[in-house]
Amino acid sequence: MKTLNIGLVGYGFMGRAHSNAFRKAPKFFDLEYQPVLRAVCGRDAAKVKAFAARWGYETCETDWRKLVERDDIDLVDIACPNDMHRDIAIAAARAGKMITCEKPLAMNGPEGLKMVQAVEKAGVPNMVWYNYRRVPAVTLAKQLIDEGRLGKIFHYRAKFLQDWTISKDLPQGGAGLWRLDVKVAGSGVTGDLLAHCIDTALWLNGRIDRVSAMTETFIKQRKHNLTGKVEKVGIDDACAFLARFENGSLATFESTRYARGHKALYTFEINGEHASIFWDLHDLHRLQYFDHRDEGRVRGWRSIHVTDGDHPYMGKWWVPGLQIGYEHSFVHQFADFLQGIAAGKPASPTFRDALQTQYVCDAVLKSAKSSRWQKVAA
Ligand code: SOE
Repeated sequence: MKTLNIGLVGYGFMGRAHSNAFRKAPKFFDLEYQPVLRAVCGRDAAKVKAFAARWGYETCETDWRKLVERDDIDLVDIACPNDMHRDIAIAAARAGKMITCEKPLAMNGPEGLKMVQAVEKAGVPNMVWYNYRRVPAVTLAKQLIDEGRLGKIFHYRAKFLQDWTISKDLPQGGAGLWRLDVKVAGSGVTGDLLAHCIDTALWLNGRIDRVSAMTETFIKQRKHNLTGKVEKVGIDDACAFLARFENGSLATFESTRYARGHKALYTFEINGEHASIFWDLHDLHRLQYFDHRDEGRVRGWRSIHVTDGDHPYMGKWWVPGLQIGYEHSFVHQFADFLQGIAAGKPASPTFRDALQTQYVCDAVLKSAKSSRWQKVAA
């Protein structure tokens, strides 16, 4: 087995999700590469040391530049806030490292393009962690669509609803709350949550041609944790948009952090000429499927329990009927990445694939400002 030395930047929620994937992938998948947790990097020396001890990283850094320059690192994994993705990715590409980057790829399209150019110029394997593609039920949806079972697609409907920022007393900025600070996050629900919906949609249903959007910031000012001052809120708290896909289908997308009672309700429904599909993150191991070609007397929505050995990825886990969860989507994505580098084939979404999501986000935010339909850049 070849070793793959990993240098992780960031030790928050995603640092944990990725580290778990690095550890589990070789235990459950047959891989030519053995990931080695060589170094973790974070700004707070005590916290990074504690993270390294818990997850088994051999060494620590507090400056990502040092990590990127190290000869004993093959892969730089970016799991830190969005405003740092570009500089780390470009430096890592120049240093000839493979790169995996947490979503969204960048703060905006122009930044994302620079990152794409850097990895393509360096010729290094790269991937963005849009993990929901690798939930087995979502991968099954992709297979059914690609087999043509739905026929011509008419409608795509996606939502990502949360409720964790409703309190006006919640501050913005700093650890855990950087998603509320526009200078660090780039945008609010558009880049954080709708980006997931858009990535899945582009993968399942092809390119989005144009969008018409509205956004709202319900709480206009919040205390900033780093400055201690009350500052203007620059993120979108909620966003809804209409879209036209290149294949002629119509779409609605909605996301908010103000849907009381919903924690991470990501759902999508696709309606085709022959069949429809519905998926719900709160019930992630099920795929709802309706096929009009079934015999009329027994026709109805089927709730497919995606846990059988012939379902995507499931043959590698337990016995049929036993379900897996959120963290496994990261394990699958990393296993695919390692299989990709062994076979010389990129694992999706690459930086270039993820740039298209960034362009849709840019068009959405532009449309919300202009109150006009916007074409999505190609
Ligand atoms: C935000 O709460 C968040 O953690 C996103 O940043 C993730 O990408 C999403 O998968 C769950 O929600």
